[in-house]
Parts: sequence; structure tokens; C-alpha cells
Amino acid sequence: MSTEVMKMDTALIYDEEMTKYKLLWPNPACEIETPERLMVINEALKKNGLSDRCVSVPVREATDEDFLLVHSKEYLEAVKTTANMNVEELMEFSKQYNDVYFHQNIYHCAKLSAGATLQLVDSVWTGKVRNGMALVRPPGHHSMRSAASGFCVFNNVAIAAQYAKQKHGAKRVLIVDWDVHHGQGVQYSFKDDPSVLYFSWHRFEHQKFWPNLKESDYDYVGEEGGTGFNLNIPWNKVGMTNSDYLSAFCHVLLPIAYEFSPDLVLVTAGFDAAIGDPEGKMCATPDIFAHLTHLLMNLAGGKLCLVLEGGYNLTSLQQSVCQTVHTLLGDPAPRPAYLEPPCHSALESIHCVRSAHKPYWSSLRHAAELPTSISTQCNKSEKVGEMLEKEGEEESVEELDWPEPPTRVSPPVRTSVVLPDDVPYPDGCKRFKLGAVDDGALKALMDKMEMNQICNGLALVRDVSMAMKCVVQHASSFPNRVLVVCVGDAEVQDSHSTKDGKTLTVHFSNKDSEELIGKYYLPVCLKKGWSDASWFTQAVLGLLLPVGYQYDPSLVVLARMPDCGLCDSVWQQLTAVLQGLAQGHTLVLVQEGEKACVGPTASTLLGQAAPSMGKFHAPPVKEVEALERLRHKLQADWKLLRNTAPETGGGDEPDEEFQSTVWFKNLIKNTLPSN
Ligand code: FKS
Ligand code: ZN
Repeated sequence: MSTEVMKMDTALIYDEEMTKYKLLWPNPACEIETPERLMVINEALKKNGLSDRCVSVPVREATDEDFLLVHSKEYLEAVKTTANMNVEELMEFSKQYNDVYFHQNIYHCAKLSAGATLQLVDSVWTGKVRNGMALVRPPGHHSMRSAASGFCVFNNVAIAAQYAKQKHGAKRVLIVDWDVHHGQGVQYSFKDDPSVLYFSWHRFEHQKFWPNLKESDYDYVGEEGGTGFNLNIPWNKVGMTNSDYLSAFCHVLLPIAYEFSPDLVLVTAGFDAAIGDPEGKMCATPDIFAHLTHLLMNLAGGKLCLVLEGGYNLTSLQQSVCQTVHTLLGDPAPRPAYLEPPCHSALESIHCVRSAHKPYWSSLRHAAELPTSISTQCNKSEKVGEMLEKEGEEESVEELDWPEPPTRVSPPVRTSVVLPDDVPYPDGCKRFKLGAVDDGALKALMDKMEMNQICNGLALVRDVSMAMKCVVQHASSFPNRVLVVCVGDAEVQDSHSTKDGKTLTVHFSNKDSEELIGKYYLPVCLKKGWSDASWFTQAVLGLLLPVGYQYDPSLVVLARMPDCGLCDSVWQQLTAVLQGLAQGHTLVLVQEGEKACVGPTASTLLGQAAPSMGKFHAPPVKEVEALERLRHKLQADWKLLRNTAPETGGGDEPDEEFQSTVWFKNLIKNTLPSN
């Protein structure tokens, strides 16, 4: 048990010098990549008081040695010569590559951009800060060993991953590429390297979208020793929403990432996958980045480095970066807006990548095979030619409008504890002053959370079943929904299974209680002997989290029964991911005898990263099958549970219920030619 409070600082790395290059000749393909991109981010971070809350780490220039970790000597020397070129020569030089422009000062900026990334890795790896973000130009993820591409000169994040391995001895590095473009440069760098897991989702449209590569599809999984360590989710339609992104995280990235168990996480953090972006044409709102960030913060003991890539709608860009930095700083994530069912096309892609990776990851062992309809439909190679021809007729999406994310106010108290007098309260927590640990204290604590005066709470109670009953009853007087997560054996279904949906109970227990399933009472298996990392990926990431996100509670009650069977790290991971819901309002109830978990629970509630869960064992077949049956039954009610596209009976039309209803998706559909 560790109650020691770790360093919680967030690094921000930025230098104005990186705004000092721009496109010098007319070129429609490159005009969106401007110095203003960095300027508006910097202004927004200052305006929202975020810069001041971060530790400012200076940039440095990357050295030749750093560049040579990924790039060829010839290419490096060629780029160096651009510093002395005139405009005509720069234009000529740029022409050898795809969608890039050079400038006399870009080599200097590229040194700072890669150097800033390495400074971030150093600060996070050595524990000076716990996480951070580098705001850089030029971006990096398209750049290859001997070629610039897509505004990128050197591959900042690929260099950083090699550097972390060589300089710091990192054993496993996870790269999450949430930019809307495929970072083919990163993919190529690590294609046969099992120590770097690369995940990317990207606008693909059956290879019709830039960079139009066959190897951006879901069936490219890596090569030789690195087979299985490259994860591509191609988006074949524009207009993807928050639900599509969350589904990709819950059903693809997170289970595999937890199984991989990285010791460092790097994010190629482009924000062109957000609403309003002219390149991405997607519909996810800026607040989704709070959740994506939160969901990565408990991997690698919290060692998380974000490096700016794309993002071309200046409003959406700055809002998204602010949401991200708030979360890095530990501010509770806002409740996600507009969660509708994931769309048919996204589910198809998710299904395809899960089945392509089934042989390599035991957390996907039960994933469904590709139905023949999809494998034929995705038989891309014949279609590509005809698709590419259509590229000329560019779609026009009218100016989209979306509400500005609400300001994020953290409650004055983060964690309040209600403990018997003889139990020392953990560092950093506030004792909830109300005398005895009784129902009155619990209710008062809940009221304070509801009023946003306290973020979360922990109570050590005499009888956890009774306490839960009381809490749930009190919650029924609230206007909003409460998610009750009960871990361990207890009689809960009679006491508070509500039909009106004001309470949703997810009950993890040893009992086979399939006959009790209702829309708002979900009995989920937690068998003796299966309560480890693989249980977490199946039961928590694949089931609880999607349901929780879709239910969108205003309070989460997490009750731990005596002998619940979870070890500290799994319990902490569970506690940590639940804090993405209900603006972090979690009330944890623990039985008196379980004192030992007070410290670890409190540290997680305070926002410390949960520890890694240790070795991943293949999940037991019988139990996973039971869980799969449950997920199947429930997915009619809880559509975020889907990880396959429903069969459409042969026709091309997605089934009725998957047509979205929310305004912006209709807007997109009506303004684009249907394909
Ligand atoms: C304009 C076509 C532009 C090139 C797109 C490059 C995207 C770059 C990026 C990065 F993160 F690297 F900046 N084609 N209609 O956003 O991926
Ligand atoms: Zn991009």
C-alpha cells in the first residue's frame, strides 16, 4: 500500500520560434498549415489559466544523433541545405515530396520541434513531471526515413520512441495516433518492432483519402517480429462522432494497450479528428479529448506525453487542446455530450480490426470472425481505381457550428473521506466532519458532491450492503441518474433495481444470475480465480465502461464487498476509469474490515495514476463466453456495447436503428453525396 503523494505536475513545452515559418507560394494543399495554429493554442491556454498551472519546460534543438535514430544521413543533410535556399530553390526542393513546403527557417523549427518532444520524454521519464504536452510545428507523423510528407519534416514521435528505448531503456512504448490522418511514417518506422505498439485511426474512405495507402487498412498488422503490433482503424465515412471514438477505445485500443502494458505512452496528438476540421470532416466534439486523455492516463503508471500534430479549424483546435490539458492537470472530465449509437460504418471497421488482430491478442480471442459480407465488401483492391477517380469531386461541408465546451470548474475539495476516528486519513484527503460514520454522513457527502463542492468521496462503513441501500435511496431524490457498481457477492437486486432508469446497477459477482438481467440491473461475472488484468479488459473496458458512458450518470457509487477478490491494482484501475463518468463524482463504499484498501483507493480518487496490473493471462473460455452472451443480450439496450456491425441482410443500407438522429450527423449526411 502506498499513500505517498506523487508529483502531479504537467509539463507544457512551447517556443514562439516555431511560429516563424510559413508557406511562401500559392499551394492549396498546404495553405491550411499556418503559424496561427500554434498562436491560437498558446493564447487559449493562457486565457484559461492553463499555461500558468503547467510547468514550462524549455525546448532544445534535436541533434544529428537524435535525427539519425529514425532518418537517413542523406536526407538529414539534404534538409540542412534548405536553410540557405531562396524561394525558388525551396519550391523546387519541396516538389520532390508530397504535400510539404520548405522555408529557410523550417530546419531550425524542425530541430526545436523534435527537441521539444525529447525534452518532454526526459521530463516525464525521469519523474520531474507526471505527464505533459509539446506544442510544436512542424508536425512529424508522416515523415519517413528519407522523405518529408504531409507538412512533416522529421518524425518527432518516432524519434522520441527510439530515444526512450535507447536512452532510458523503455521496454514497451505505446504510440496512440488520434490525428485524423494515418501516420504512415510512424507505422513504417516500427513495422517489425514488437517493442513499439502503434495505434492509428484515420479517415480512409476505402483508400480514397490522402495518403491513399493500401497499408493504412485494418489488415496491415505489422511484419515479422512486429506482427500484431500495428493497429489501424480506417474510417470509411466522414462524420464520425464521440460514440465512434469511444467505441474504438473501449473495444480496440484499450484492451490491447492494457495487455501490451507499456512503460511509456506517446500520443501523436492531432486535433483534425474534431468537429469543424476542414480536413477530417468528422463530428466528434472537443470535449471528447478530455475522455481520450483520461482513458490513457492510467497506462504506464501515468507516463503520458502528447505531441501536437494536425488540427486546422482554429476554434476546434484550441478548444480541443484546452480540454486535453485540463485533463492532464487532473481536472475531472466533463460529461460527454451527444452520445448516440456508434454508426454502422465505424462498427464495421472496429469489427474488421478486432478480427484481424484476434490471433495476436488474448483479449480479442473471443472476437467475432469477419462475416463474408464484410470481407467481400472490404475487398478493396478492385475498388480503389474507381474510388480514386472520384477524388476530383470534393465534398463541401457547410460551416458547422457546435456549442463551446462549458468551463471546467474543479470542486474546491477533491477527495473527502468518512472514516472511523481510529483510522488515519490518507494524505491529501479531507476528513468529512460529521462525527460518526452513519447514514447522515453519507447523505451529506452525496449532497455536497451533487452541489459540486466535493469531487469524490470514500467511506469506510460497518455494513456495505446497508450503506449502499441508504445511498441509493437518497440518490432517488436527486433529479439525475446514479450508476451503482457493486463488486463482490451481495443481495442487491431486490433492494434497488429500478425500472425507471434512475439507478443502473452493475453487479460483479461470483453468482450465475443470468435470469436476473434487466435493462437497469446487470449481473456481470467475477469468478474466483478470474479477477486479473484480463478480467478488467473484458468486464470493465468491454462492458461496464461502454454502458456507463451511454448511461451518463451524475453520480457513481462504487461498493466493495468483503472478500471481493480484486487485488489493489485491478481495483485501482476500476476506480480510475470510472472517474471519467459523472464529472468524476464517485462515492466509494468500503467495509470496515477492508481498511487496507483505503490508502490505494484514496490515492486513485486523488487522481494519481493507478499501477499497472501485472502479467496478462489468457481469460478463461467459459467465463468469457458467459460475458459475451451477456454483452450480446444487452447490446439491444446499450448500443455502445456493440463491437460488430449488425448484418444488413445483403443490402448496402445500414439498418434503420443505426441511422443517427442527432442534428449534426443529419446535417453532414444531407450535405454530402451519399456513397
Ligand atoms: C488538402 C490536402 C492536404 C495533406 C494533409 C497533411 C496532414 C498533416 C497532419 C499532420 F499532423 F501531420 F499535421 N493533404 N486538402 O495533419 O496529419
Ligand atoms: Zn492530420
